[in-house]
Amino acid sequence: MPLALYGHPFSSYTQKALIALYENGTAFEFRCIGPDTPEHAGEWLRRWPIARFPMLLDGERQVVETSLIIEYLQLAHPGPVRLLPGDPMAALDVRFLDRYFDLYVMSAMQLAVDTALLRYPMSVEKGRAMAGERLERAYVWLEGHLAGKTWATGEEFTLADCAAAPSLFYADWVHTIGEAHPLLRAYRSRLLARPSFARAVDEARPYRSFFPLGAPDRD
Ligand SMILES: N[C@@H](CCC(=O)N[C@@H](CS)C(=O)NCC(=O)O)C(=O)O
Repeated sequence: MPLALYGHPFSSYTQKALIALYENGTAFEFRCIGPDTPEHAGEWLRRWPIARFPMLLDGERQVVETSLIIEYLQLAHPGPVRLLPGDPMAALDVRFLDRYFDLYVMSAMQLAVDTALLRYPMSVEKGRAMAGERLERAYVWLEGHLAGKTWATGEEFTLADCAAAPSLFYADWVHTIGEAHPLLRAYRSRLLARPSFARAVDEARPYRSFFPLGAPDRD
């Protein structure tokens, strides 16, 4: 049975896993969680009642949490692009940046989105303002960190960049990466030009109306 990924093209975490699959040309079946395919949602919820996606299915083995999905792919289905370095100290740097993008960029961006979806007892404006403060703090650190680097941890594209691409993509829609952060803006552009992420962005294009704060007319 081929690998199967349950998720949605517009979902930032689904994109994080898709980037890893596309980087290595790994064969898999995409099982979209949406109204047209209720059987996919049913199978996903039966296996993972925590109700977060994506979920990778490899035969009977399921893997959740995108960072672990990407590590699993490297262990069980390695390809030409190594997304976790072999050197354990270098791998630690990559895992740190992966955590940084998930916890301080993706989660901050998500706060604004979830508030707009009325998931928190807070006004949309307040949620967006709080998200903006957190994102600005995250941008400042990244601007210093990225000096002299092509990718998140240096010259190799890694797990950290898989996390960075969708989180910075949507974060910029919530709180623009301003001109005070030229290195971060350039890094976001490099991510957008990377074929694996460009493909994920294109596949998500039909769903832009889903963005609850209103998608800007740009990538
Ligand atoms: N830490 C999880 C986060 C997954 C996650 O939050 N996924 C979002 C989609 S981008 C989700 O399932 N949202 C469902 C919901 O909020 O109800 C991971 O890395 O996989």
